[in-house]
Amino acid sequence: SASCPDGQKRRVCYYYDSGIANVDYGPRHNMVPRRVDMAHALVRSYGLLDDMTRLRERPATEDEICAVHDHDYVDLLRDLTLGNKPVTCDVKAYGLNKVVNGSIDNPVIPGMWDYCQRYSGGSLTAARALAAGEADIAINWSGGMHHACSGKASGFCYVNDITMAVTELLAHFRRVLYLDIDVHHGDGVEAAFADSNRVMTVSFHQCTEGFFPFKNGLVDDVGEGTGIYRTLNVPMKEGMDDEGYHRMFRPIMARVMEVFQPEAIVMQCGADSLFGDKLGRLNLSIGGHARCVAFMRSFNVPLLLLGGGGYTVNHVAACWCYETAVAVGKEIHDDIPSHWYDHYYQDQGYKIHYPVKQGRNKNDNGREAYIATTTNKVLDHLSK
Ligand code: TV1
Ligand code: CA
Ligand code: ZN
Repeated sequence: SASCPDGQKRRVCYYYDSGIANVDYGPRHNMVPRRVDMAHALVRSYGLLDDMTRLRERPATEDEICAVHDHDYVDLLRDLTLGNKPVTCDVKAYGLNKVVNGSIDNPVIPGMWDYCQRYSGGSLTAARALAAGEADIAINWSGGMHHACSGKASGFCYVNDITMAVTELLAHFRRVLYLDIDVHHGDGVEAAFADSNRVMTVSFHQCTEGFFPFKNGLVDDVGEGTGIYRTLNVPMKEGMDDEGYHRMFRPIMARVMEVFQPEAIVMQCGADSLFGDKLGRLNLSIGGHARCVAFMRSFNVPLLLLGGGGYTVNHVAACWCYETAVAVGKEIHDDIPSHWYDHYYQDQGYKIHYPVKQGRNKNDNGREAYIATTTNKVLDHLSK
C-alpha cells in the first residue's frame, strides 16, 4: 500500500495518557491539549490500537526532568502548580505569564507540573522502548515541545521532552537524528545539541518577517564547535505546497541518512505545517505531511514519532491518526467512523483528507528559484 512502500511491517508502540485531555491553557489560547485525545479517539475508532503495543503510562520524575532543565526552573514549575509558591513571584524571568500584545504564550495553569511530567514521561517511555529493541517505531502525540529551554518556558512549551528523549537514546545509540517538520523552527532542541557531533538536528519551517521564533533557523545556521554542520535549517516562505516541500525534503533527508547514518531518529510531526492552520502559513496536505513520515520510516531505523504544534484541531487529529496508520503500515478508509468527537469533522465532510485550496506559493517564484537555491545550500553544508 502507499503508506507501506517497502511492504514491511513494523512493531509499533503507542503512548497515550488520558490525563492530558483536560489540560487548559486558557479560553483564547491556541494550544488545545484535547486534540491529542481527539487523535486517540480516531486511532481507536479505526481499530489501530489492535496493531500496536500500548505503552504503560509513566509520568517523568523530577530527576528525569532535571537531567535537561535547571534545578531552579524545575522547582518553580513544581512549586507554582502545587501552590507552594505565589504566582506573583518572579515568574516572567522563566518565560511564564509574560503578557505580549495582550496574550500570554506560557501561562501558569492548573496541573502544569503534572502535564509536564505526563507528556515528557511519554517521550521517555517511548525512547526506552526503542532503546530496548522492543519496537521499531514508538509514538507519543502529546510530546514534541521543541521550544522549551533549559531554564525557561517558550512557545507554549514548559519542558523539552524531545531533549529528554534524545538524551535517553544517546545512552544506547551512537548517533541520533532529530527531524522537525513543525511550521516553527525547532530552536530549543537545536540549541541543546548545537555543539554535539552525535546529534544532528534538521528543521523545516516557515521563516518570514514577524514569525515565531523570529531570528532563528536561517539556512546558514549550521551549529558550532564539534557539532558544526550537524545542524541544518530549511527555511520556507508562505504557501509552500506538497510538491515544493518534497522537492526539498527528499534530496535533503536522503543525503542526511547517507552522510550521518543515524542509529535512531526522533521526528517531531507538528501539524501546524498543514494547510489551514490557525498559526502557520504553509500549504501541506495530510498526504504530503504523512509522506515525510513514510519516507523516514522507509530507512528502517528505530523511529520515535512525536507531536508538537497544530492549531486547527480537526486537521491535527486527522493528521496524527493517519500517520499512526502509516507507522503500522495500514491504509485507512477516508470516511471518519462515527465516534465521540465526529462532529468536529463536519467542516471537512467527515473525511481524513480535507482539500487544500492552493494559493500563491511564495517559494515558487520562478525567477528567484528559491526552492533550488535553498536545497543546494543545505546540500552544500551536508557535503562538509
Ligand atoms: C493566548 C491567547 C496566547 C491567544 C498566543 C501565536 C496566544 C498566540 C494567543 C501566538 C496567539 C505565538 C509569539 C508573543 C511574540 C510571541 C508547540 C507577540 C494568535 C510547538 C509557539 C508560537 C509555537 C509562539 C509552538 C508565538 C509550536 N504565535 N494567540 N503566540 N509575541 N509567540 O509570537 O512550535 O507549535 O496568536
Ligand atoms: Ca520545524
Ligand atoms: Zn509550531
